[in-house]
Amino acid sequence: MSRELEGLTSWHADWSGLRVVVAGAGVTGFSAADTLAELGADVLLVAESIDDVRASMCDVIGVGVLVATKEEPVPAPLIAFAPDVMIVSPGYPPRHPLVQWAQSTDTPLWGDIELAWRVRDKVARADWILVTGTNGKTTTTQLTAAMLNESGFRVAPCGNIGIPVLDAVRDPEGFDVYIVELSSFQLHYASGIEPYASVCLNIADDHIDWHGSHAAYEQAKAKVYAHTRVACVYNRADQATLRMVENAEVVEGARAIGFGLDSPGPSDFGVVDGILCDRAFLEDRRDRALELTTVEELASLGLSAPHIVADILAASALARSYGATPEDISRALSGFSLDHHRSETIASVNGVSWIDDSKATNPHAADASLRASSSVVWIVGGLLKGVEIDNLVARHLSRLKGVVIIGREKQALVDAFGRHAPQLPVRAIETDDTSQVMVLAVRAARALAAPGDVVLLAPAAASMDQFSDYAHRGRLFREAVIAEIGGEADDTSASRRP
Ligand code: UMA
Repeated sequence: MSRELEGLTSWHADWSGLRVVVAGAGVTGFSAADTLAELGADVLLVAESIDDVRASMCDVIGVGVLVATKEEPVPAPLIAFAPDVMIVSPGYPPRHPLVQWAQSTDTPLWGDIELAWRVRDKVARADWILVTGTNGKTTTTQLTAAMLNESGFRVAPCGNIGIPVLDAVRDPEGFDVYIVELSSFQLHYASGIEPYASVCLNIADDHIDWHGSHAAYEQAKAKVYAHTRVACVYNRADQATLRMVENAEVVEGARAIGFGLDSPGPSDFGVVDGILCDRAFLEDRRDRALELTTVEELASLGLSAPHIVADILAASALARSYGATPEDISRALSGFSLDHHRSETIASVNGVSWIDDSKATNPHAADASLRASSSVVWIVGGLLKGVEIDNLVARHLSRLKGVVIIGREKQALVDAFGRHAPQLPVRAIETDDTSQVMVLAVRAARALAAPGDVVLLAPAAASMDQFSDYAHRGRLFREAVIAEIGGEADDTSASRRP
């Protein structure tokens, strides 16, 4: 007889003896298992692999561990355990046998986000501000957090940014507000959240292999706006985000706030004559706008690339909805710098700039990156995740001087360049030795580049076929650039493109 779950909406509810399977032994799975063990639940962690440190920590906190194999993805002891609920890590796609088993046995499925929402009152009931989108999530999350920090709030950026929300919930000091970066995977498994404000920054093809279709991906992203209480922030340049807001069940009185690089209407954020303005959070917004900062000021901070300005406007909308002043926003921006591997200039050597945008893990991000330069040797490729690449290739032909293809899925790219630009020099890196991929790619790119060119690593693809993640890919690129051409560098200090 399975347990009643409806009453489990507080840290202080009776969780003891609840039988929970936690699927996944990464940061999410461990934070969920640790939380549930603390709450007195009976926890079984299952994963295809678990590292020794986490396995012995599970032993210490009394969490059982099961290793599932490809042959037996739903191990017999898990079935015998008969869980009341399963918490699934975001890496598990809906077609995974474990997820299918839960559905076929009517075992409720929660993500860690839903669990965190239920136990959010451990210390203090912080407000939640949600950030999703195909690109710009982490930058916007960090910007919003920095702005609200300047306003004196205790702020926790968390979620897909790398810190499980459950870790923020269990912080002994508590927070006023969480800025929760959510991936489409997390949104797929989340329900019941009532955010203070929310944004979907943009939407383009990504993670189609996980979701099964673009429609399913978009449906997951749209969940970000459900039950929003105060502000649904959307992108005026991306009608799909407005449609999501229009179709969302929000709390009565919640406002739709648009952001974009053009002139803002009332209830919008935008840019007029190089000035970033708020026309949403002021009384006389029909006639006036508040100045937040200028594009010139942002250029001096290396933050004026159009996609970054858009992120700044979205973050400003979220922060203003929560009470940040224009002065708080301007102060936050002057102390802000982008994370590594986001359009980061590694070196400028003999007139050639070497730029690491390893974070461009899908065509939409690579598109924004390519637009910033007029003459490019493009290092591209990796795991394409079922996403179509042809349009991106066709759109940027005029700025390409040459192409270096990395990654295991080379054929789709070789074919696309063959179709659209048979004359363009294209070099494919054939090694599978991770330590050599970037060394060979940098050598090939150097042979193609001339003064005035940019060599741009913007792979438009995930990295896990050859690297552990995008940061590893970017680090090896940086090391290869410095090793191969470092001696001649005019300036090897890292900086960001304007
Ligand atoms: N596992 C399986 N089988 C599967 C999938 C996973 O056994 O089919 C197990 C693995 O063996 C491993 C564990 O699950 O033990 C890993 O779980 P996970 O893949 O869900 O990863 P976590 O370590 O829990 O990290 C996740 C997010 N990862 C993914 O969504 C893939 C992290 O986002 C996030 O920071 C973290 O939760 C905290 O919220 C990373 C990411 O790449 C940065 N996100 C994608 C993106 O941004 O594009 C969505």
